[in-house]
Amino acid sequence: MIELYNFPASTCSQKVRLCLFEKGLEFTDTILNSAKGEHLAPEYLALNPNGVVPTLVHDGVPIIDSSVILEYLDEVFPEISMMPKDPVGRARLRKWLRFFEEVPTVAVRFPTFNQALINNFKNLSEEEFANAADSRPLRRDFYRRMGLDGFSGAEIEKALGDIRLTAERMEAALEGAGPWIMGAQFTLADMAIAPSIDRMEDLGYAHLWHSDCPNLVDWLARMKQRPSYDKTYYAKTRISELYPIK
Ligand SMILES: N[C@@H](CCC(=O)N[C@@H](CS)C(=O)NCC(=O)O)C(=O)O
Repeated sequence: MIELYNFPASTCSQKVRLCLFEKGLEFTDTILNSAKGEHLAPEYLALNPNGVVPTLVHDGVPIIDSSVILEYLDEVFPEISMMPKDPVGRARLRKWLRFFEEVPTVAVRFPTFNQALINNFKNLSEEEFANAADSRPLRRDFYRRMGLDGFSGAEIEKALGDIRLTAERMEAALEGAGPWIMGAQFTLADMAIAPSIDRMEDLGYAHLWHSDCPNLVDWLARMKQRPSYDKTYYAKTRISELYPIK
């Protein structure tokens, strides 16, 4: 029995939903309400002390961290394998996963919060906002830096630069190869990055790659054609459907 605790519009949750649908696995979709702080409630922190989504609970055992969950699912349900078989291929896949976690996954948060999620906090006093920040085990500093005024132009520029770097790396990998990031095999790397690229497109930043990364444009179009994509992006899972995007 598989249960996924997640937010509809969270990119890390979308990674895992893509993988579950790709593998054709049945799961209980437990949607937490972020506005109500359900991911910070003691019952959830007992599963995931980081106070973030997603968490996968498999036969009663919680597995946390979206890239860890992807590898776990591939190990436990290897029938449709999404990792290379050889150690070098697996190392290359993990290199992509670590890069995606360290660079684009972090970067997308900055425009996401400035253009949309900050609105969830606009009615709070400074003190209430500080308490909201402090209640987040892993995100206290991020929220405090954002404050009620949002991230600075310089922080947004840095984030956009990191997305551009990601686009260039993906373009180089896909150039003369593909159709997927690691070549012929559709892997966890494709699922790990698709939600970040989709998010940036949704926020109005496709221009970062659209004019000179044709292989990335084609890759995203191919991703969207996979049956798992529409299942993952059901109604109101994109930020633009939930917030007016400036
Ligand atoms: N390393 C974690 C990061 C998960 C994460 O940051 N999740 C965000 C949503 S995409 C979250 O739960 N944020 C909670 C908050 O901002 O309070 C993973 O990959 O699962």
